[in-house]
Amino acid sequence: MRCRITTTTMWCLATAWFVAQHVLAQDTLIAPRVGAAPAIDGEPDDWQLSLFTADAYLALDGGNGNVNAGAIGDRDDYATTTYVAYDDDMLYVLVVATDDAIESGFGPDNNWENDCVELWIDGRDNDGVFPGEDDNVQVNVDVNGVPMVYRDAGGVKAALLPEVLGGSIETANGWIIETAIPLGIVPDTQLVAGGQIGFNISFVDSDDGVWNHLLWLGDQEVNTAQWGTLAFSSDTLAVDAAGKLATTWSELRR
Ligand SMILES: [Ca+2]
Ligand SMILES: [Ca+2]
Ligand SMILES: [Ca+2]
Ligand SMILES: [Ca+2]
Repeated sequence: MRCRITTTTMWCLATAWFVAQHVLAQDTLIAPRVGAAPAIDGEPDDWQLSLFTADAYLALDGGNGNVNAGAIGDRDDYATTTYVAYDDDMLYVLVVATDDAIESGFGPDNNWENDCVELWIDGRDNDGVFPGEDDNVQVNVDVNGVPMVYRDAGGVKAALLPEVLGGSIETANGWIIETAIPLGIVPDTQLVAGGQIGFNISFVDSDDGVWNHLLWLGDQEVNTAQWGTLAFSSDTLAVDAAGKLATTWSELRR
């Protein structure tokens, strides 16, 4: 009996550890509206991050994300926290990452070979094929702050690039990428409170010549059916004239 209890206890502990290591990420991310646009410079201090609650940011690492190329080790190797916000024109994304080896040597045409974030936008939220359907758009922004936009089959929509902004900094243990995407480049997409788009996020951790790929949802980044949802909240993050928080996020959500 003693042995059985011990075995059961061990099994429970092992199960609890496994669950803790494999807590699935949510499949919907909430984007609050911002009263003032952040500067796209990689500096996060204009984001009021303390106002984002658990459903309004995504913390992803090798434990709760999906790895479909290479491997993701511990949180020192790679871990990301992503925040998304919007205003009348722009989708804003901030990624704060720990990364033990930064790859930034590839040029714009190959920025997916650098450490980068890949954003997958389904403007009509109707799935459809990628590439091919005109509202299905991929935006890559690498650790150099360089954005690239992909939509048509095999094609880079260079004409769209000047409208997508990117910025980045290196930190003591990784990097930060910030981007602003005018959703006017995506047909039939409206940035309105209560609206939503199909959305997924994947990340490249390029380490010393090895390309590792971490997905928020699914195991095929181009499969729109595996993407989740980005929902636009009516709540606005705001600061008063003195630069102090005018209200708290929990108050905003009541
Ligand atoms: Ca900034
Ligand atoms: Ca790494
Ligand atoms: Ca679509
Ligand atoms: Ca890396």
